[in-house]
Amino acid sequence: MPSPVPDPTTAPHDAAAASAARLAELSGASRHDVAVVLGSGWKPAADRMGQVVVERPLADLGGFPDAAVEGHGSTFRSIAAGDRRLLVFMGRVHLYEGHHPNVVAHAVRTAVASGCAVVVLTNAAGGLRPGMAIGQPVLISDHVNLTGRNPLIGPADERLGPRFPDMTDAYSARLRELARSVEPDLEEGVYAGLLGPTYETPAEVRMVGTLGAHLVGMSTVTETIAAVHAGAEVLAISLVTNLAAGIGGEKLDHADVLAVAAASAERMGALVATLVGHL
Ligand code: 8IG
Repeated sequence: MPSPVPDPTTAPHDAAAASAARLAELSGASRHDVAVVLGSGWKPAADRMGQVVVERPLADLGGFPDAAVEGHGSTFRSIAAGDRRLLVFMGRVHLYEGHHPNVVAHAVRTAVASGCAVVVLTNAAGGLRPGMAIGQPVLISDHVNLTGRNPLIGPADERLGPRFPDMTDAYSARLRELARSVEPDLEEGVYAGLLGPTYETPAEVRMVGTLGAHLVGMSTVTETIAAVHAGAEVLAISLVTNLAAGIGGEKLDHADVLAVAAASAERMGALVATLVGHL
């Protein structure tokens, strides 16, 4: 048995280092170069990125919530793409499941501890800018963290990153430019990250619109903060699976959201696989 992984809640740096060591052992790769987190509707991307060297339960890396408790076990893949190794998370941990932000951030911290300098985050989101269409991918240009949580709370640990990190270019302008050089029609927008798991009321959607957001969701901001803090560049893309409450006039139903995500999956898979090939 491998040595136990410390609890990311209280020892986030040591937990990420220990999970990175397990990854190296399980994958046979001393380092990984690019990390990808696949949200709802994005999973087919993983089949197009290269040769899958290993796929294992996320739990094998340690520090992640117990799959038996979660009811669904996510996996990670180590993928060989040319001369690069990709670390692909086939799912993510959410704050609304009740986890500490350090647990939500554990995947990207493990990725950075493994050598990843670029973190690609994908999600499904509600769109609220007029003209946004269901099924449209949108590059995230910035965020408003309305979760009320932050993965940097707790004692300062310079091994993880600075106490007060700059977030001016959190969603790398360089990587957004690169994405548009591959896919010129990609729009970009500001993502408001909320705790969930309720969708917003129409009044809350008006609020986040007033605050400058174009997309709403329940993920990504925690991971972006942790990745930027750790020194990685972030590229993030939302798939608009619904118009935010009060925008489209329809009630929000998770089954509809999943159906849109499934219908767009092949296209999003091709998009993110192509983008990763150019990073
Ligand atoms: I998919 O409309 C998806 N996730 N908060 N609001 C929030 N999260 C979402 C939404 C939405 N759609």
